Amino acid sequence: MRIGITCHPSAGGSGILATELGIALAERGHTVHFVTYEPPFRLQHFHENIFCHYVQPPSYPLFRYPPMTLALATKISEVAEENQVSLWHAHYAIPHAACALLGRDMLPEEHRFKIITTLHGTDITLVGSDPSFFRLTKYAMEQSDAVTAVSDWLTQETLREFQLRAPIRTIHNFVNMSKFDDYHADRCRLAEREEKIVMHISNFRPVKRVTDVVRVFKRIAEAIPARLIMVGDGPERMSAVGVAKQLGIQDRVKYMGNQDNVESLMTCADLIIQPSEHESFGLVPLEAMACRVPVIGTRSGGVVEVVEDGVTGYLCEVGDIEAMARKSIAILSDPELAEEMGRQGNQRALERFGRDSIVDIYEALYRKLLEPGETGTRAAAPPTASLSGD
Ligand code: GMT
Repeated sequence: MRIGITCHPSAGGSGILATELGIALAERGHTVHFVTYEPPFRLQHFHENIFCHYVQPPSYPLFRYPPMTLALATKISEVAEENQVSLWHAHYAIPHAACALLGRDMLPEEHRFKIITTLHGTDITLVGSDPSFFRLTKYAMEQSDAVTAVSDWLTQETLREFQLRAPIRTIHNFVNMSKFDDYHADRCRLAEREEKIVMHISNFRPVKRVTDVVRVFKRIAEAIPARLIMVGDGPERMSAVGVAKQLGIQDRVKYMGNQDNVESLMTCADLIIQPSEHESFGLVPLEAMACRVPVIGTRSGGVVEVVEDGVTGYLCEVGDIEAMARKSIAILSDPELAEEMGRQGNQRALERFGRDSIVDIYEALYRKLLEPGETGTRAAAPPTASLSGD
């Protein structure tokens, strides 16, 4: 198949998933065209069958805001026609699904491709439900040939929020186990031998509640020798720095910024803490599980479909610092419990979220859409069909 993909190329779960999917499809012999404004951040090496096309919106004094999305739609149209792309996979509804629709409409009938839109979370919960984007997001979903969401929670939330008549299919995110399970960590560069490594990884947006991480860590550090490793960057980083200073633990915290090979850091961790306000899936908890690292998460959104409470880590209520600290200390002070949770997490990641089985599901959906006479699967399946075997 000849497949086009648009995604947010900067650090973030939707871009990571889109890139990993593109790589997996290319390895299966499909031709994949990425259209983005910069190289997707996990696409670091040359891959046979993957082509990248970059969009540069024109700057002109009249344009106060250079119209990136129009340039993106134009590029999608050009790339599709030139390379006979038959299917476009838009990751994150805004603006990518809307751009794919516009890109398709510009083409003559014989070059028009099918569109799959994958919802990742904040495109629905924050961006899409903002009044300024609501109607466009709904339209983009209704006009796509298939819409998928990365958790059952997000599927339900989208159907409820947008009152959609056509179905959405849950296809859970996946993890490339070979990348995360095989890595052997060199812990000594991050902490002293006797110190436990507590880690948080995110884009430091308000929804991630990074100051909760610092507050939880303060309580951990009072009980156990430990160091906090903060990976990623974003608007809330300075708040985390400020709270760590206020609490007098600034010398226990390291800020690593955005990192390319997150697996090499993650495998050093004894515990990952992700106290998000809401999270449609939780790719970081899944990658942590693949690395055999127990997870402290929140009972919010789709995380409950990823982390098994009491088995692969613990889930606490959003903002419950005391409970998160208590559970963290329980794991960090009991090596057998930590090891068993890591083992269970690894097994769950492999069995439920392994790359091959999830990519099979996407591939089957693509093939179905391309069957002659297929006008889109959205009228065919029940509204909440889960395709990931749950
Ligand atoms: O976490 C973010 O804010 C980034 C965002 C994205 O679109 O890049 O992540 C969302 O998509 C990920 C991949 O499907 C999910 O694992 C995250 O849970 C989801 N983030 C939120 O729902 C806040």
